[in-house]
Amino acid sequence: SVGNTDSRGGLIVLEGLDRCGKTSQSGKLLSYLEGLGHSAELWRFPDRTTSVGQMISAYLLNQSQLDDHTIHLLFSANRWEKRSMMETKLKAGTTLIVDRYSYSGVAFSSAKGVDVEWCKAPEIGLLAPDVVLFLDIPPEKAAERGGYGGERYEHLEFQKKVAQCYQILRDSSWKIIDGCRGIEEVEKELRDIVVDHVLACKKGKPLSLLWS
Ligand code: Z5A
Repeated sequence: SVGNTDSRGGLIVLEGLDRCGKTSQSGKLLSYLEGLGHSAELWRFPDRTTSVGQMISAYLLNQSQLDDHTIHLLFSANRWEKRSMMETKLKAGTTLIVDRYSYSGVAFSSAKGVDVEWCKAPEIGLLAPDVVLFLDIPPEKAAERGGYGGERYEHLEFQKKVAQCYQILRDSSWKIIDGCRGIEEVEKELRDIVVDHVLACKKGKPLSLLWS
């Protein structure tokens, strides 16, 4: 575990395919937690505001070409450059709701054929989430939602491969949420899970590290 974690915030990660509803739900969870009087922030990966993030963004927009391993390491570096701020915020009692994290890193790169263990290696030592909320939705159903954009991975065939890679990564600690239901119904299920984890962290649950 990582140092003194009395009364810390929770590290809440949302994962899933493109269009599964992560971004919509993250915003709703933030308002809900704040309404209950918790200190909370919304984070997302990739964080496109940093210089590494700008390289990632150019790649996703097909404005640059990069070797699959190179872009994988940039996504990982983008988490490492935020790691110390993440730890500081959590220890100060702020809950972080994070839209995509290391699991996206491994799922999307391994869907391109990069070895899973190789993909996990640079993530080792990042902070481990207190809970992973996986918004489960068939790729075909996701594709029907508010049009795919023109970004690199936004194609049905590739999303099907990503779905298989997420299946391999899942473990029993993940909360698998049926993301096919209406936005309000999904939100209702997420609220209780998140509050339970936030309270456990407040009571002193220690921070831990990936990859375990
Ligand atoms: N990537 C990677 O390769 N390696 C990494 O390490 C990381 C990421 C971190 C960019 O991510 C790409 O980077 C991403 C993975 C890869 N590529 N893909 N695919 P991003 O975060 O910038 O983009 P995204 O997460 O894929 O997309 P998104 O736009 O943020 O989608 P979303 O958050 O899942 O969905 P949403 O915006 O909440 O909702 C999408 C639409 O559906 C919208 O019109 C909503 O109103 C609607 N919606 C949402 N929920 C519902 C329900 N319940 N019913 C009906 N309609 C709904």
